[in-house]
Amino acid sequence: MAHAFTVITLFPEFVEAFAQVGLARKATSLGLLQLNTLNPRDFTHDARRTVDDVSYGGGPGMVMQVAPLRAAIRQARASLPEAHVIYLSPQGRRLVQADMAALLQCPQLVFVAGRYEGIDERVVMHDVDAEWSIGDYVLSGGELPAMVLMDGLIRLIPGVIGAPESAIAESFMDGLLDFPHYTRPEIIDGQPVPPVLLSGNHLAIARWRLREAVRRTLVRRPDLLEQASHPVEIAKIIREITTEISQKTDDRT
Ligand code: 4FL
Repeated sequence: MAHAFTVITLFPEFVEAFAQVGLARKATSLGLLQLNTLNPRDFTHDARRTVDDVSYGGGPGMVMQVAPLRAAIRQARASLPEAHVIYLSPQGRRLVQADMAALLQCPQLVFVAGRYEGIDERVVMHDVDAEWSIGDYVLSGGELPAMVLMDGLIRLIPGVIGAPESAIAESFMDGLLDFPHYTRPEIIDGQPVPPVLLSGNHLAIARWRLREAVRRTLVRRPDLLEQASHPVEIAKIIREITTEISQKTDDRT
């Protein structure tokens, strides 16, 4: 079943550029995704096509008005009756990889990208289904966060990326950082490729990659390992590498 994304944005050309490159282009060309934009400015009625106004309570910065945004969301919902409407903002829930797979279960998604100081809270409360953040930083608008989220989703749509040779080996790596990658030449500036990768021994290669993924995760992002429970195979590698690392530390003390 095809996926449909609509982005509500004051800068549709920004999002349309994204739709024309890489996997987004591939997904739309293959008919696996329909990607559209709606501009709240096209839902205004005054000569100036106003979409923003001053903030109640005062202070600098403008707020996106209810009416044009609500009319745009209403049209998006009319075209995509099953849509889940997502507002991107730093106040939203922090997005992680597992959320992407869950969000993709809904084939119709609408992304609301705010500009200025944000959107009127009554739109957040009454017109939006969920509020997501891509990280704890403030950008100049929600377009890049919407594109970050769409990019993460598009590569999960079946048929967009070629299926991995071993889905089982791949699934073991879930929740781990990636292993190191190498390509030709075999030696460059005296730096060789790890010999196991040239061995042709696919089982040895799979084991080495899993071990290196666990090693990197332990060193760089131990918080990722503390989270979920791990299959016994991974738990064993974690214990082995933890011991290996603590022994190295002991050697230096
Ligand atoms: C949205 C930042 C989601 C991080 C400004 C407007 C933002 C954002 N995640 N910054 N929207």
